[in-house]
Amino acid sequence: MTSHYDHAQIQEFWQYVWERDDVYELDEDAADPTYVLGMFPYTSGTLHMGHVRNYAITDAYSRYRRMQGDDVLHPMGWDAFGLPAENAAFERKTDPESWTQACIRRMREELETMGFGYDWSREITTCEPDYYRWNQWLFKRLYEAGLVEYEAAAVNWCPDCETVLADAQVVDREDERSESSDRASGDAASSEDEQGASSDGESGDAANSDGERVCWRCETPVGRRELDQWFFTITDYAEELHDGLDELEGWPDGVREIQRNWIGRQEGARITFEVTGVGDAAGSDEGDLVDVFSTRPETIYGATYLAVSPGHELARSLAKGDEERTDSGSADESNGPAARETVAEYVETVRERDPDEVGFSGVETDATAIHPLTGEELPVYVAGYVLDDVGTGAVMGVPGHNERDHTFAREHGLPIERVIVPEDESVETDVEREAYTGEGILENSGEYDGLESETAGERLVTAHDALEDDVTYRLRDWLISRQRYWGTPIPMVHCEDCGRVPVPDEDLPVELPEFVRTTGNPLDAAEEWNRTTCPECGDPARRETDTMDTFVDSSWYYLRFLSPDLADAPFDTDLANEWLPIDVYVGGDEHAILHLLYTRFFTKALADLDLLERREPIRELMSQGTVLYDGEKMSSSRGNVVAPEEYGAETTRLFVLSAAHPEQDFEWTANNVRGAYDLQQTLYRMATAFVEAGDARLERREHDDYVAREIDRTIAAVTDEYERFRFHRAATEIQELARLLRRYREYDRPQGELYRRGLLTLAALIAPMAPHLGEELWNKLRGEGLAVEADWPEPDRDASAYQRERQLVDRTLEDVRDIVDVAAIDEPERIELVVAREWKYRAAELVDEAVTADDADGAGTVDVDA
Ligand code: ANZ
Ligand code: ZN
Repeated sequence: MTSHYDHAQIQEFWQYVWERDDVYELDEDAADPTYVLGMFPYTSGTLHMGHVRNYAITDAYSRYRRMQGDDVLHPMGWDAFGLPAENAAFERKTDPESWTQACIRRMREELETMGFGYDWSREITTCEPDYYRWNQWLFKRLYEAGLVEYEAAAVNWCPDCETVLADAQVVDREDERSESSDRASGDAASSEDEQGASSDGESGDAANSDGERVCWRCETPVGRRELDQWFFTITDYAEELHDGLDELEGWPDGVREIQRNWIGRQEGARITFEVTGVGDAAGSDEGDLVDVFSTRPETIYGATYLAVSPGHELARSLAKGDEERTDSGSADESNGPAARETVAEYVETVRERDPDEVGFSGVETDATAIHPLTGEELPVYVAGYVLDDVGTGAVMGVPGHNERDHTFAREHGLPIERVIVPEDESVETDVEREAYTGEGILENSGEYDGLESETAGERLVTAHDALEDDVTYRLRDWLISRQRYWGTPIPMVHCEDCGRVPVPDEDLPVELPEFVRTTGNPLDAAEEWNRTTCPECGDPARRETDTMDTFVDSSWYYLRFLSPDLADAPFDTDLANEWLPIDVYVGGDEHAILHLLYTRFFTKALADLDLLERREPIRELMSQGTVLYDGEKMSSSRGNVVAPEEYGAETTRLFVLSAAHPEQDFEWTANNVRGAYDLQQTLYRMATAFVEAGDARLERREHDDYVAREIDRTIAAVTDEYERFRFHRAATEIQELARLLRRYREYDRPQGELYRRGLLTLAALIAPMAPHLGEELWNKLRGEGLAVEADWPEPDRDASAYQRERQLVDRTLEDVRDIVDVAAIDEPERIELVVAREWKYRAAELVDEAVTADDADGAGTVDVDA
């Protein structure tokens, strides 16, 4: 009989048993199972160490909860739509469906090899019509609720391929082509934001670059283009999304802060300006009213111009075409022909360009704004730095106190006025040179002179009708349109007479047509699919060819896991009300913004549709840290990947859990992996030796009491660590107990119940992290039952007092160690050895002495020399 732990064989055997006994399948009648979820993987083709870490965490925790007696919902599925599949299909002459299904087969096998305990009966795949029909159904419900809009928005456009490009498909000429394929290989646990695939520019950085931006396929320089696209009006929920963060106590502060910043709540005032000279209201001398939003209303006396975004209604009126110009009678009042043309031209060019290139360009118009307090006439500009969808899309320009306005004013020769001076008079400010953006005392502000800026702001708002308290959010609406094939078709029809008409529910799903390799969007090329009839009037009509952002899929997948086969609704409302929220959600922090925000938005919208009671989906959130290799993130693009199977499932799992707290980064080192391997071998050998030694002898041993207490203490400590996801500390505790039991065996030669209990305790405690080993030990020592279904061990006595003593001992021993180390600096190894072998026993003695000597407060000082 061998006492070597044969990984491959043992893993395969227990995986077979688990599957045979359906141990991970959740009982449908469970009242309120603990819902443990890892962000489902994007189907990139292979599992990487980030996935393994992610899923090792949820697996260990769900196994722990199961042993604690909970019903556990621990499902798995596939985030299967998205650009990389389309790219792969294009490059490999296959189709996205086959490629994705092949990826899924491979990744599922890898997950199974790792021994993760999923309820596979609940597996979901977002690219299957069974799933995406509910994306369409939910789209329709949001549409009916007024949460869907159809509007023009700028996208990246390749003039040669005649297609829209996602940010990830736009390459910097300077960079290697490999960059785009790296992104496409998918390093995120879910969705595509790491690939920068959303073309809405929200995920941002992919578009920012210094080199020329070219198409990834044909290397033609990429332009901007305006297209009508679909949006979810997530901004309707800005306030709730923002305020709700305060109550998410189970979320890391970091993530909540990132979300807060993303939503960008800003307090300020809405200020109304009258604008004359727009000239479309012929004969009327009533000006137009333009609202601006400002966070600093107290600077209003420093406003020297008004600027609107190129998309602003006013810009549009000012750019109106020839016919209207000749029709409008009062030539001197309205925008003159020259200005009209410049505005029209400017608006056109700006809209085609990248926001980075627009900079502080702008054009003066013939319109005039009336300062609401001084009555002064201010010039009106159309300026690219004023953003369409921030605030009201218009600003009062205060160059003396706002940096952007300052730059703009300098570039366009506009006056700069100082209306605030720092309270500390020794601080020099020269607003001609640089805007002063701090607080201070007002000047050049009429009756408000001398007031402190915050007070002045409040008074101004109260005193004048033109100013009103207001809050805005930086959050934009969610652009869900993708002009690509591999996603959920948006269930709308365009009819010449009826306009945009939703596809009736009974015609869902609108299934994807067959994939064709083409330069543009394959859905445009699918002529037959494209031609349909209008659901309203029955005339010929065309299908919408945009597909949905894959973040839609991942915004509600957690609900589908509850009732994955339900045929008449996306999820079972009653069940959802019973089983939610997700108790623990684990994933990478690249999802700290979009995925989590969208999930929260969906949940709230579903609640308002009466499909759910809960308004927040996730109770506890954990962002796992990064696995590093030689100080860098382990990733295929850096070529420093350790494949999960290289060291065997169990060693890899145990290592990633024991290396650090889940939220901390850690370094992959062969040496430390070896440690995880050795621990398994040790435990296995101990159990084998015990079983082989035969009958129990029952006489008492010298250290029985100490060992018994240590077993209890370890149970209490490990339980506590599992409760807080501190698997690394649990592993250390387990290791220490193993070491103690080994010495106990060396000195006392025990062969009785206590030793057996110690070994069984180890088997149970390690089972959540190393389940195959757990089963093997359990089986050797008990001969029946499964560790995965075993009860979590209980201490025989209250171990908390003992835990306190032990902490005291540890501290003392650290001191002893220091003293010894210093004293015997030339013989560190020998001393180290002596201390290591003796310290547990010495510790027991020290505690006994200390506790007897100082019983009153329990934790007296220990005399090290005793
Ligand atoms: C006047 C003013 C005076 C402003 C001042 C600030 C300081 P930040 O700067 O990030 O705090 N703003 C409003 N709408 C805008 C739009 N659509 N596009 C570009 N900028 C816009 O953001 C708040 C400020 O951003 C607002 O307050 C406004 O400029 C500008 F001494 O108004 B402020
Ligand atoms: Zn019609």
